Amino acid sequence: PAAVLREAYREPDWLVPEIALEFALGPDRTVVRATLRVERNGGHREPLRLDGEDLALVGVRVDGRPAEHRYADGVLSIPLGGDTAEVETVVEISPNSNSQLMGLYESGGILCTQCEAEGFRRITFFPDRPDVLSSYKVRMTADKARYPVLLANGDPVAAGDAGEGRHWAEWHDPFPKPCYLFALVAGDLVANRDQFVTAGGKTVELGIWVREGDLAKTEHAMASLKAAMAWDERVYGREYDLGVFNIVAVSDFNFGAMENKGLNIFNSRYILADPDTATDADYDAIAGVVAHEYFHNWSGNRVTCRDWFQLSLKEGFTVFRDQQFSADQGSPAVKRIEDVRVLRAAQFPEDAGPLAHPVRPESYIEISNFYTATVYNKGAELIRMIHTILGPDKFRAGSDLYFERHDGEAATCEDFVAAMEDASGCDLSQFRLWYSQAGTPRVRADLTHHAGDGRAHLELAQELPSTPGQDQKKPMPIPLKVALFGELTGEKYADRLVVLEETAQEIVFEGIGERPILSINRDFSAPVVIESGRSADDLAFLSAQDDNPFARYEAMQQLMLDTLVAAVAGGKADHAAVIEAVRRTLEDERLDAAFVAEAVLLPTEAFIGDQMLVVDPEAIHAAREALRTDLGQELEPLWRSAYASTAANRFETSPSAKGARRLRTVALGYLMAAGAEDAAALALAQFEGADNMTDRQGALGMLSNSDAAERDRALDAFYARYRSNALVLDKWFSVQALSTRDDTAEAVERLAKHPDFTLANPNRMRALVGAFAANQRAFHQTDGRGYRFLAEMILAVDKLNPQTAARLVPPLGRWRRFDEARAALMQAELRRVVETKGLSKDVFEQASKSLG
Ligand code: B3K
Ligand code: ZN
Repeated sequence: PAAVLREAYREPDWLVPEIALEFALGPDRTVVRATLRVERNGGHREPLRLDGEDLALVGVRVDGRPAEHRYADGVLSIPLGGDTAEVETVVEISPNSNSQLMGLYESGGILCTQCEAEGFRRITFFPDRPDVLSSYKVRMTADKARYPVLLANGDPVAAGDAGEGRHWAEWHDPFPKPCYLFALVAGDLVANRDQFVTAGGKTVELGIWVREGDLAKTEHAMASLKAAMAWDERVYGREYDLGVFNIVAVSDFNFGAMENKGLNIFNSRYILADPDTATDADYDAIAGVVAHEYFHNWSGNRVTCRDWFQLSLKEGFTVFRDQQFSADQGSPAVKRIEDVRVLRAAQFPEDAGPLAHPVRPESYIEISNFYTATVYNKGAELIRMIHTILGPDKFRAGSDLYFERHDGEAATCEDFVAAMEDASGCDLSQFRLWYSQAGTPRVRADLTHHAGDGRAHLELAQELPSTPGQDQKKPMPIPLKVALFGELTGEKYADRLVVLEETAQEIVFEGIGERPILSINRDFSAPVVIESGRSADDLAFLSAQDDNPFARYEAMQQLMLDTLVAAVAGGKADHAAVIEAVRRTLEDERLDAAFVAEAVLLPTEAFIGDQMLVVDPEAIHAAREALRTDLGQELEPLWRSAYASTAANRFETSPSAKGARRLRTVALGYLMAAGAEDAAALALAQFEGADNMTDRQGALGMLSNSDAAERDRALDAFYARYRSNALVLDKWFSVQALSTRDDTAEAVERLAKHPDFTLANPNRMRALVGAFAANQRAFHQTDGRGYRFLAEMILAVDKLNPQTAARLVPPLGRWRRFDEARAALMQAELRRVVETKGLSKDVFEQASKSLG
């Protein structure tokens, strides 16, 4: 398969200012009639070229007459004499045989669409590229009993009876949009209805559409939507622009949700929640995703992307916006900790491996493979750095200018940066390198102090590792929030933003009469790795005293990481400093429970592995468990009192109640690690007595790691209680796939044969197979059975759903980081995948690049 290059971008030959679509909907067969008003763009003589995939062509007419055309290799070519024409095509498609979940498909009896990035071509012939913007008129006809609700983008304009048990509805979307934002839904759905009055006084009709039995689980999503609408007005000055805003939840969906204009379609896991079935983390994720998709109405829809290389223009900016929103709704410090944890778990490894690519990629074979942590999460970090460098007011001026300048257009990342520059007067020319250079910068920071002249010298040096296709890198501007604390007095001597622009730079601080301790990259102001060589004492000091909560957390993490890496390397462990630091954190009454729970958690096995040249999963696991056991035993009374003091009364969703639940399960985990005699019984009691899913799943997770008799009892009870709820059953699969037990790989193989396991549902796939691949020790079992299992799953799923299959490939691509024996086994599986006949280009791209 051929690669598409960013440099090869050309304007479209033909524009389509208007399209009218008529759907005769049916599950086996849907007929789509599309009428396109086309206009020649520029002085060329090219035919009209329309993309199409898996379409049965019935007929083509131009200006009302049957027309000459050629359909080959996914392109319908129609020679046109004039500069404008009305082109009509009729095609047939089959929603219920569409297992890719791209285009028009069936999910649980509902007909729905997914078009981003290139799904619209599976519905009708069209120039399927984001820089062709059209206004849409849609008419749907369908069986009235089976599909009583018919929804599309924009506003409803008319509806009626079509006879023979069928009915019709028409929707018009006045805002020109690229076809990836097209959507329709037909189904037997009910709505949670509400209203939102915009700052400008317009009433918007809101609807969250679900299957009848799920209606009671839509309250949190609705509250989140209204909060997001108000927030975007307040913080970005962005008002909603249509009279209706609908959300539909479906069970089969390739990712989280989709921002179709006026008709968002969601994976039901990001809509449905009640205390009995959703954890606090699920509630937070729902609020974040509902807000994210809503925010796209401006950052993505009103201003869209010129081409798919600009994907981070909408995704990075919108992730940053949803992160800011969630931070404002709860605890900013805890939210920042969570966001950084995701970045480190998903994006840093990507940036350090064979699939590394810049935030604005240079080429792709299959664009679906580029909805990555780099484009989304590192993209959001780039926007955050601009925010930090400019400050909030100039940043807001920049975003206002960006929206004003490009409203109704398809823009580029360059347009965004230029608007930020023009509005602020700041020069961001060097900053643009962040968009084009892949890899995670490493910053070396050395602080020296001369007692004599009261000066401290901070020497900073940056290095950007080479990545596939990029050997030579230039230094980038790295905004680092830095503070200095006096070792003896605890006084804060400096607190400022340092922007490291050169390869190496020295910063001098004056008036420091005692040895200063360095606090750097506070708030994680730049997405880099800091190498500071700070001593255990200094890290312990910061973990107890830094006034920046993120820096405090970070110091503790670094202390834990240094301890664990030393233990893995030397086999000898000195746990004293960590135990002391954790003790002080647990005893600090000024800290809230949510923060404490984050701060006392050990880094994951995968993250410890990321620090090492050659990952030794067994040694890492052993070192981490040993530290957990020591922490559990040495601080047992504190864990017990944390556990007791957070004991639930009645369920509520306040931040403090959520924090208490978080700390409770963390404390339970340490009691289990300590081998406390009553720990399993405590866990079972928590499991059985819980009035909410957070406590229940928390306890189940702890039991799932253990050999206690209570384990099977809890797993069976959980299954029996929730077997008919797919979203909760996903948790049952995940909790077992994430188990730290020795027999996890075998258990996962067995679960893949469980009657409730299916390759057809992406949530279930991720719940079992995705979770297992993230379980470092189980997945990397030395006999290679984990690798074999994953390769088999990839190949099996690829036949149904290439996007979901391709997303399972990266864990095998980490082979360079493992010992020779494991690396050989992993490569062998990748080779087996690449050599399979009939492979999708999605999996081919990921697997061949992973082999390197
Ligand atoms: N824009 C969609 C993602 C589409 C993924 C296509 N493979 C959801 C989002 O980021 O908001
Ligand atoms: Zn998005």
